[in-house]
Amino acid sequence: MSSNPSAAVTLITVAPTGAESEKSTVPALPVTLDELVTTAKECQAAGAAVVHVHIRDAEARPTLDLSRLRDTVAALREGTDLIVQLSTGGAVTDSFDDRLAVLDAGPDACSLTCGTVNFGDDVFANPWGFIKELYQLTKERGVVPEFELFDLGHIDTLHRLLREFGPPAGGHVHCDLVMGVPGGMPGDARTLVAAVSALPDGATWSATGIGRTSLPVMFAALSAGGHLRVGMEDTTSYARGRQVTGNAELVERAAAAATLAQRPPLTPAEARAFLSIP
Ligand code: KMH
Ligand code: ZN
Repeated sequence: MSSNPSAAVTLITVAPTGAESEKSTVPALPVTLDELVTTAKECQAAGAAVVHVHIRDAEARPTLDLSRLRDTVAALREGTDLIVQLSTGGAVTDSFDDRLAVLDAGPDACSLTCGTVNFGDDVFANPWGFIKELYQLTKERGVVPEFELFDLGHIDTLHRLLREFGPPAGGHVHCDLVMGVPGGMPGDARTLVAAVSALPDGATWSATGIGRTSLPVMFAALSAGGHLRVGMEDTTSYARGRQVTGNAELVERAAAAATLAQRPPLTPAEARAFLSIP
């Protein structure tokens, strides 16, 4: 088993926006560059070390517009110390070419999903040909990938990727279990343990639970030695009947739980060393 139950610290990633929620129904969702940088600063102060970024256009629709992505990377670097991880998943409607071009924005890190998954009524497409092209591009550009695993079969593809193309930029494998997506693996403790047991030796991992699986997955991850991803990409309700007021309160809750578990949050500088990001 590749988990590290004795990890003394916790990496907290915030995923503040995502591509699925609408500003009109979730007013606290950060969709402008100012809103994103403001929430990122608050989340860093609350204990986040990585920001997983999706951006929106002037109408608050998901976009992979390259000049906006470049401005976003620059603004986050200017305003925070956070590791900037751009999403290469985008929205389910984004083309493979646009998703590959995300690396042209020069982030520190990027997400790399290891397989196709049903995504509610949609399909989040990640065929092998796309995965290996994106992986090779991350290596060429020195962008550190985080392997997004929505289902157990994705772990098999991760092993294949490492076997055929070698270790990622930086040499360290860090995964993120994205649990509870309708169509993906369920967000519960026994599935988390099964997934963690199958990870490559030496890999570290975070976990996030979508919607109401957010808290069970957070506590299961902490107890199994994993790290945490939280944010409004993954859940827009803080408790039953109570909407999230901002990403910072999700990070604050994760940091409090991690501290209670005697595994306080890593600073961004510590997280860079942990993830082998220059
Ligand atoms: N928005 C989802 C379709 C990622 O960021 O890499 C894909 C996603 C994964 O959020
Ligand atoms: Zn994402």
